[in-house]
Amino acid sequence: MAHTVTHKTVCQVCHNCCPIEVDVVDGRAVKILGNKANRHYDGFTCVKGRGQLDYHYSPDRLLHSLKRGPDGGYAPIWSEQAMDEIAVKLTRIIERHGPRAVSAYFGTQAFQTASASMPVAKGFMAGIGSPMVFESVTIDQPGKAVAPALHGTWLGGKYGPNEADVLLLIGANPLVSMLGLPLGNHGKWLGDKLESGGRLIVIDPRRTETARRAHLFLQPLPGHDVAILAAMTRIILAEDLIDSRFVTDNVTGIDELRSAVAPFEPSLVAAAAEVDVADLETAARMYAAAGRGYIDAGTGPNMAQSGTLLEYLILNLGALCGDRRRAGETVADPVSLYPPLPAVAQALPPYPAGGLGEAMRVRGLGHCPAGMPVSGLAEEILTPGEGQVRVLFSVGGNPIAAWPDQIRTAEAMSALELLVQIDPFMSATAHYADYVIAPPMALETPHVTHVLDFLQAAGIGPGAPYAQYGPAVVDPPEGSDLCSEWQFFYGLGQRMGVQIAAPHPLGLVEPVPLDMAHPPTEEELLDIVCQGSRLPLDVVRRHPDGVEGALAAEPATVVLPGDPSTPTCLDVGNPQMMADLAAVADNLGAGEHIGGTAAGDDMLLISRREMHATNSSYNAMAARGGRRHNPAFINPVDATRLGVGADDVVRIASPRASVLAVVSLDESVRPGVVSMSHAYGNPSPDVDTPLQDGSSTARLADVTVDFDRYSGQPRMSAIPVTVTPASL
Ligand SMILES: Nc1nc2c(c(=O)[nH]1)N[C@H]1C(S)=C(S)[C@@H](COP(=O)(O)OP(=O)(O)OC[C@H]3O[C@@H](n4cnc5c(=O)[nH]c(N)nc54)[C@H](O)[C@@H]3O)O[C@H]1N2
Ligand SMILES: Nc1nc2c(c(=O)[nH]1)N[C@H]1C(S)=C(S)[C@@H](COP(=O)(O)OP(=O)(O)OC[C@H]3O[C@@H](n4cnc5c(=O)[nH]c(N)nc54)[C@H](O)[C@@H]3O)O[C@H]1N2
Ligand code: SF4
Ligand SMILES: [Mo]
Repeated sequence: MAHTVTHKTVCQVCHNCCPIEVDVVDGRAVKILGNKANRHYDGFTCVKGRGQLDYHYSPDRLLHSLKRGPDGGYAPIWSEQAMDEIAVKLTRIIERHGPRAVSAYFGTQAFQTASASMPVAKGFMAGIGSPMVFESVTIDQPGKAVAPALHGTWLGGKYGPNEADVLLLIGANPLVSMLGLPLGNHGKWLGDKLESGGRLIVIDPRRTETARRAHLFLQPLPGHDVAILAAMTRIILAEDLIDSRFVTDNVTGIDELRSAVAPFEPSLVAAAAEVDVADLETAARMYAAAGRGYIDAGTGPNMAQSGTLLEYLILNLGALCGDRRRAGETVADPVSLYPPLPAVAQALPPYPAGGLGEAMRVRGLGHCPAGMPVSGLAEEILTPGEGQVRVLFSVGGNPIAAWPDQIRTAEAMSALELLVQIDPFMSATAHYADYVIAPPMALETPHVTHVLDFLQAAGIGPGAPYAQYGPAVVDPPEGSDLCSEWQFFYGLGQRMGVQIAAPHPLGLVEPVPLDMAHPPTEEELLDIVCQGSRLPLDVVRRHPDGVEGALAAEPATVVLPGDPSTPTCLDVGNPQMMADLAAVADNLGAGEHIGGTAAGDDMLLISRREMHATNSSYNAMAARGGRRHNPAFINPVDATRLGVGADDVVRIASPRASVLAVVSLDESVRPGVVSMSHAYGNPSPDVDTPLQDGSSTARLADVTVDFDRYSGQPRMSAIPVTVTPASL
């Protein structure tokens, strides 16, 4: 009789890294539940994690790699054969055009299942000499990496949510996205926090799941967050609510900031953003009055305006209120699987925010602190001349579905001489690929939770010391020929005589040269990722329920005193940021705001996430025969005005393009706003199948409009659109 074996491992479907228990019968995984022995998560899982078996065993899953034939159709190819052919093509292209012609893009799932593969893939790119390495970070919240360059970094760290008395969430919805509050069991954490006196302020055009728990909720028109933050800064300065001691010792540029926020008169900002001025003032006072504050802005506001300016103002507010750790305090959120980051109660002064490496040939963009600007890559591919990009390796990402400006992306994918998509499914981008490489999936791959550390280093991780190792729990399907991401790049390296040195994910340790004659094991790759880690990986491997609490806390990091002989300051008055702020003030004064009830039929399209899918993958609702599409959520007031009802089809047109979408009525969405999740739609920008595949919001964005000067990120939320009734 078949018997069930229960394996403990880590869910790799999203960055939340929930500990799970997988029941396996005769080598087949049959059920997934949360691991209750882990106190940090307390048994939490979500519908995607529990439902991933539908994907793992999907009849659509690729069990062999595919090659596109001359007729455009795809036929299976052995992965060894695919690597042979690709190595030959690549060598020829590099000989003719140089290594810059070869690019790689790492998307969301590259940070998940393929996280141990990234060092090999990046080592390969470095080995061939190409700087054209891109990550989804620059179409996410790149301002989080760029703003510290302009403001400086407090080396003692910011107070995290566990240490804070007041939490200010701007366009982040952690109860659904699992980002913005300590990664783990968000609902339970927030309940405990509020019960113990914590205060929550939420600013979002949608009354989100998180907003419903807030003490103070502001529901502005989208795209006004910079003005709102500037007004809050003005109030805090005018009412002298700052931490004068901290500011005097550690902050410069305050006079410049004071002048720059002067035009952001609260009543003017409140009128433009359509919020109550009293609420705006209360938000500023509530934040400043608390002992310790924590601010996080999510994807919405980061995509609606310059994410750099937004995040810069957030850093400024935190510094003005002294929300920075002092000497002698313990770092509550140390990294665990990376080497310990030193903590000193001192400012690291500003450093260059641009010109850091390779320059792009488009729009003056180049390597920024968040990496190479993804939103310029399609233009790089389409722009003739020396250095033109002709090859793309797309790993764990889905450019056609997710990159802003779908029409341009589709042109670029079609123009490539060689597109290799590593993907377990025939994703939208796979339809453009010359080769689709079929990799193993999450449950077949061992994993460590270092993505938590990656986020922890940015101040948005688990908020506490934590690590888990998760073994593979099933073998690849019988008869399959899978090639993991690292095997693919290692295999190319072998064939092309390229020596690969695997870099550390944060660059904290020297790259490790791989033995190019004997492939590493997956466990050895995990050891490379975790080399020198604060918690040794071997210790973590011995704790199948995860390492947490007191066990994870040692060795603790205590903030050391700064060096008084070399005083350094955080800069709250960076000239470029002040100039950018002045431009926002000019528009505010001119009353030039788009969208909303005031401007007739114009509406603003904003982004959102839904619990049952991760971007374009793991859609648990679709897998169970439910809704496959991403509705256009609008307020019933707008529906009436537009003369449409639930499930009606509408055309949503931006200045760039239009899409067909299916209406869903939603009281939680502010009137004047269309709220839709991204990364849906069929592979073609010319044909819409809104019910079967959903609608591409990426098509409505234009990479050349309102793009951030450092990261290149264009306006991807708060996009002006008109909505009109349509039919299929
Ligand atoms: N279930 C699920 N979880 C996910 C994902 C997923 O697809 N599904 N994706 C993952 C990824 S890749 C990421 S980066 C994170 C993102 O995590 P979050 O940033 O928390 O993502 P969202 O849930 O989309 O929250 C963004 C919020 O911004 C609001 N918003 C939009 N425009 C504006 C604006 O102009 N101003 C303000 N103030 N608010 C605005 C939206 O209404 C929305 O509530 O989530 C991750 N987690
Ligand atoms: N309009 C708009 N656009 C957005 C956003 C928005 O909010 N609004 N959000 C942006 C953000 S925050 C992000 S992060 C990007 C996301 O952009 P991407 O990361 O490029 O997009 P995903 O849809 O997450 O792509 C994941 C791909 O990985 C594949 N996959 C699944 N499992 C595995 C695996 O085990 N191995 C491998 N190799 N592949 C796997 C999936 O089939 C899918 O093709 O989109 C951005 N685009
Ligand atoms: S997909 Fe769900 S279960 Fe898996 S890590 Fe994310 S939140 Fe946890
Ligand atoms: Mo993201």
